[in-house]
Amino acid sequence: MNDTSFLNWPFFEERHKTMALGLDKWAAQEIAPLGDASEPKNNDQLDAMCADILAKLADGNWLKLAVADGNNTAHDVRSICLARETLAKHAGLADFVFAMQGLGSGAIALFGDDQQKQKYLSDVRTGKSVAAFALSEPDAGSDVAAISTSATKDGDDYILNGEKAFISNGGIADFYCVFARTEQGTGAKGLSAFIVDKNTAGLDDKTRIDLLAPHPLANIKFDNCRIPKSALIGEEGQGFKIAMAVLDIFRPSVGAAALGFAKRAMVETIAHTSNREAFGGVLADLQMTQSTIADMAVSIDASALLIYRAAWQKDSGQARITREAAMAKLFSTESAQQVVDSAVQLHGGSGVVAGAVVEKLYREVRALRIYEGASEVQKLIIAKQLLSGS
Ligand code: COS
Repeated sequence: MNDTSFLNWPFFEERHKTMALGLDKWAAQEIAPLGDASEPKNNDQLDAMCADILAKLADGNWLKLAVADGNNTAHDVRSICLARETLAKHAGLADFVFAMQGLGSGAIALFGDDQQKQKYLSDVRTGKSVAAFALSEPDAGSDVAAISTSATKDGDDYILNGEKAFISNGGIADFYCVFARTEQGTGAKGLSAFIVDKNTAGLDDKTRIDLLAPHPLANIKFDNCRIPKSALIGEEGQGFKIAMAVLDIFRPSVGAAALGFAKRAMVETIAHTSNREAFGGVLADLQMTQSTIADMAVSIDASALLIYRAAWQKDSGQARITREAAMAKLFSTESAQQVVDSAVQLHGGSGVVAGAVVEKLYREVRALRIYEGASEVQKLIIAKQLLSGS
């Protein structure tokens, strides 16, 4: 973390500053080598790396920042965002492992009953259990109300049938938070949320998908998958609102991860342009370089302001931060893509060499404009909120 002056912004309390500086120091020792390591060659290697990172994060006691304890202690969104920004600067995979524990358990922390909280949250907080959020489907990614995976009541159980697509932690999760339709033909109102344990008969999470920047991802099938009524999170029909409430918390943190990538790109760019000789001086002497660096810096600070504004509003007790979260995610992921692209450009040929830091960042930042609601969806949300006077 080079410029830490943002930690003095009024959004933060002293504990945030202490945490962010402590995590940065810890991550420089424990996590940074993973960012420098060559990428996994297959899913076994990838899964082993994720398990290793999870163990380290648990050992450092950092996972508790992503996973609320369920004892009426809310997620601290500023801490989640600061942690993601910091981890993303050191290694994208570490940010991923951290964030997914929170996203995958968010519905239980926010809406679960005492038994569910006791059974799942402490294991996720201590890295003993891996969580996943299973919302998207082959025909329902942006349009959540179109989910067709069904949960049909059968005595005291539900029977799940259907398919989920692009599920992060798919294949390695110990449980999935699954959104399924309990009432046909009722759009958003007919969805419910369930906890489905990995070993449930009829659950198939073996179809893995390889990504531009590797992280565990799979398609999941439910074939007459029987789960007890006790697996229902909240009430029947609350699924859509549960999913949206979880996303409201985690969308600013996607922006924060993008911010971490952008800040790392800036660090690399300043180092490179200050040393790379050109036209009788160094690249950084050239006004066109300075113009690009200035644009990168403005994007970075504007992103940070939107992210920590949204996080601070949630932590200050605002019930919904839907518009602010969407703005933070939209602006930060789009501008981070631009910042990283500029970094690659200023690195010239060395920026596109496989394994170069900025080349990795270029691949890592791309998915963030898509997952947890694509940029186009964030625009819809922002406009809808404004037009409805929210
Ligand atoms: N928190 C609580 N309630 C919410 C909410 C939120 N953030 N957002 C919407 N709701 C409520 C609405 O208030 C509405 O309630 P009422 O019917 O009681 O008025 C209900 O949920 C339906 O909302 P809306 O009419 O906005 O639903 P739409 O089907 O139009 O939603 C979007 C459209 C695009 C906003 C939604 O489907 C979405 O966010 N899609 C992206 C999903 C996503 O992130 N996918 C990636 C998968 S996770 S990697």
